[in-house]
Amino acid sequence: MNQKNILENPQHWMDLEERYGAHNYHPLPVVLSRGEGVFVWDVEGKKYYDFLSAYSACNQGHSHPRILNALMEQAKKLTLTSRAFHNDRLGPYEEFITQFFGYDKVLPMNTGVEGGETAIKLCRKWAYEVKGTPQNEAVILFATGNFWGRTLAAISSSADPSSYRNYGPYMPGFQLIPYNDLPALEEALKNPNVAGFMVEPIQGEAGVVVPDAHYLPKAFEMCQKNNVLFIADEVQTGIARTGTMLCCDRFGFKPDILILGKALSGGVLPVSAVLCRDEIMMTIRPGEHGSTYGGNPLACAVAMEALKVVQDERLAENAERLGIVFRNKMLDLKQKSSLVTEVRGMGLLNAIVIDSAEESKAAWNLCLQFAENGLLAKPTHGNIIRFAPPLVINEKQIIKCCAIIEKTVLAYR
Ligand code: IF1
Repeated sequence: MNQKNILENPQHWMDLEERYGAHNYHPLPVVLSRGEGVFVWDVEGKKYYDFLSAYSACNQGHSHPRILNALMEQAKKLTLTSRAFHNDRLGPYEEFITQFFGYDKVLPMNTGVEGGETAIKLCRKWAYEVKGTPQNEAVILFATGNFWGRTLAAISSSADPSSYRNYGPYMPGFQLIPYNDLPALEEALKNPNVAGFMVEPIQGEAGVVVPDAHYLPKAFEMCQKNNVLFIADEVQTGIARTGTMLCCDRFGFKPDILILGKALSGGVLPVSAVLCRDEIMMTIRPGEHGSTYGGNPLACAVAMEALKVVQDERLAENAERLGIVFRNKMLDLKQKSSLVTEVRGMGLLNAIVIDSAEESKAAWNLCLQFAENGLLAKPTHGNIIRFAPPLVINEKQIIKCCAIIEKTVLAYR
């Protein structure tokens, strides 16, 4: 086989990963080599609509020119100083993002899970130093079905054995309550040592689980009444994904602590952020938290431009409008096929539930067929297929993709 044939052979690349990489994922057998806007191409030159957007990290589309330009211009000047010194990108970014979302301060980190860890540390410190919780007694509530990453704290709050099995002992001071269940929250809040409630406005990994319309605002109100911090994990739902800049915006409240990640950088490098008011943020003093790359000049330049793109291109409005188009098309499909038992989502974070009576692999096999037909999606939790295209998608493209999904589902056997 000549060099060109090898490089265009997906098996060549998959074999390298199999031989030399940890086996901590089970990807679809697709080897991608290029991305632009809503499209990605594999090593054989096949073009796909990307309906995963790297789990909502590419809301602005793959390789957005403005974001790439910000990356390249800054990379030529200064990429990393560490926080041992100041730099001329961090302050302007901090001013921009705190005013963009309406908070006093931001603590810049890198990955979404570091954002979650930072939020929990802030919540505990606030509990001991402001609320007056007895030392080491702070409790943080999480909702069953949550997913906020893979660190030992994150898996300590998980109810999913595939996340926590054989990683014990687990982080103390975490308590699980059912999602979308206000009486359960009310009961848990009777404990005066509860310091915070960390929750995804829509549970992504759990399968795009959308709570009742009154759940989030009522939960926020109950936390306020009990002097408990409402911590919104908007790593996946934020940055316009669900049809508003923040998912919480739709419900008219501002979380006490806001966690952002993924699309904060438009998919070009890991950038996360935790935003809150001074009373909480100032409990962390110099030398008490940080990260080598947190707030690096490159991340600051990229994140500022990535947010401006979301605003300038009105991506939240586009997600809201095309999300309605998409869900209506999927509801039509539900009428035509018994395979589809439920359609749910908000903005352009949607999912269909596949009749599990069919066969456990139906969702996986459907995703293989979607790929054959030029659309990339991946199941979550067995029989749920998440559809989350870049928010730059247009109506013509979304209708074309609904046709691909419908054709594939109706032909499935
Ligand atoms: C993988 C899931 C999605 C997240 C929320 C924090 C984080 C995530 C709501 C942590 C990360 C990613 C992780 C990624 C797959 C993807 C995912 F399926 F794993 F759960 F999106 F639903 N909060 N989610 O969704 O952010 O540290 O990864 O930057 O491959 O593990 P991170």
